[in-house]
Amino acid sequence: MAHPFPETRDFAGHNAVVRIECDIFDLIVEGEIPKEINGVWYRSVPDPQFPPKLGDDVFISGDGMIGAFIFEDGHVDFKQKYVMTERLKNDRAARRSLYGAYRNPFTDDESVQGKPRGVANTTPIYHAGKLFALKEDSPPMEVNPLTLETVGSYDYNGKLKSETMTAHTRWDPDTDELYFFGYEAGGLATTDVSYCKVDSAGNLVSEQWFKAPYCSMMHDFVVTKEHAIFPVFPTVCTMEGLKKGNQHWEWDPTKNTHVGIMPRDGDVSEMRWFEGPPCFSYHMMNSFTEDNLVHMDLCVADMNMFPFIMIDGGHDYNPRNANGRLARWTFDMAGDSNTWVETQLGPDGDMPRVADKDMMKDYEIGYYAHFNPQFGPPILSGPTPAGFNAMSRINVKTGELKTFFIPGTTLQEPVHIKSNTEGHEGYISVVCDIHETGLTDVLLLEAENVDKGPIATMKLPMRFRSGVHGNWVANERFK
Ligand code: V55
Ligand code: FE
Repeated sequence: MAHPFPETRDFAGHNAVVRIECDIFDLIVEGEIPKEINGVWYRSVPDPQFPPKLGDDVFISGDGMIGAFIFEDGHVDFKQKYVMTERLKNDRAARRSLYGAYRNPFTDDESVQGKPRGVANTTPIYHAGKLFALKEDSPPMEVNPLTLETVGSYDYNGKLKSETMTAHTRWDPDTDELYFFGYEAGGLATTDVSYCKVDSAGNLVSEQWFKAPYCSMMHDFVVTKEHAIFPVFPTVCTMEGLKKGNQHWEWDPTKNTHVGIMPRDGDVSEMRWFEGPPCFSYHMMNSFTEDNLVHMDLCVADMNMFPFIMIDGGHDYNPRNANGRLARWTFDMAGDSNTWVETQLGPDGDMPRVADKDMMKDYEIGYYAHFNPQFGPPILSGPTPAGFNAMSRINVKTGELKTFFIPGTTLQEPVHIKSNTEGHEGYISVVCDIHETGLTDVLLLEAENVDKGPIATMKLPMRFRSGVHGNWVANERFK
């Protein structure tokens, strides 16, 4: 039998494991789902199969589940399955967790030494006819987009040399090319970074490697129509730390933030490095090139917002000192300065999204989630002590903010769904955890009027664990 999980932060309350694979035909919906919404919203959730080998573990280490909301003519079906990674297969065969600390193979059972340990729990992406479940420490896992059955680990027909692929790829909707990178591309604690491009037919057409200034948690990057931008923030991994049995990351504010910028279809030897004070960003909202200027919009703070990364680095975890903000960093590619200019765009938040049509271009509208204590006390949900309790649409040109929240709930990452109606901003869908009942509603809102509340609510008969990222795939994209 599987024994109970510990009552620690990452497994208590709303973070308790769910472990349910399911298939629900025709969800119960209050209100009306517009019939023009046809496609699939895929989302990834960490949900560990077995209690942690070492007695405790971090939220982001859980086995990946992939969920799909299938929208068809006003109806929505839902299904969810585990990604059958080699790690999950090995654990199931042993009926216990064989793998130890977060991204530290030195803490694993003898029987799985040297074996893949990816959990495929971060982002589902669909490109060139294939669905992948991504985790930044591993190659992609291919999943059947209709059945969610796992196909297996994927390496672009033997071409991908990088040992890792970010969970934050950048898709150019105009060319249907996929850009991505992988850090620790050459192995554990290395400074090797790969930079890859896949054409619209799914061929890996370019893979170049460069060195980062130090081994950093490079969680996200951005691509504009002309540049690729690689931020390096001082959350570090060292081989000594791993050998001591530590979790992969430590906050190290003795190091600066570095940002490498190169022409997106150029050579890595053209990389130009900029440098500024230590800070951390998990996610960038968007980026674009305007003549000689490169603008990168990011959710940034003066510390890493994951408690274990601060504490393992020997620092207090005090989000009051975080100075979180949505900021624009502007780099002058024609000037001599080796740093950037920051402008604040909006309040603290994360999980930023823009409409596909706006990606990589000058744009007005973004959407993101916040924790705002004015809307209620912190409720545990996900890897930080306070789950998001509000969501906003921001006009980054004017600063106008339209905010939505429901007291007593937490909101997961919003997804943008386009409309086919000219001049219509599309829709936002978001998973809403209702803490009093322990159930889940999935809300559909008009993107332009998120503050007006949902136009339809899908009622789930179960609790969802906090998801990480998701993506909308309109039906016409399926090949
Ligand atoms: C994040 C999530 C991860 C991870 C590293 O949200 C960073 C940030 C779900 O896994 O491995
Ligand atoms: Fe992320």
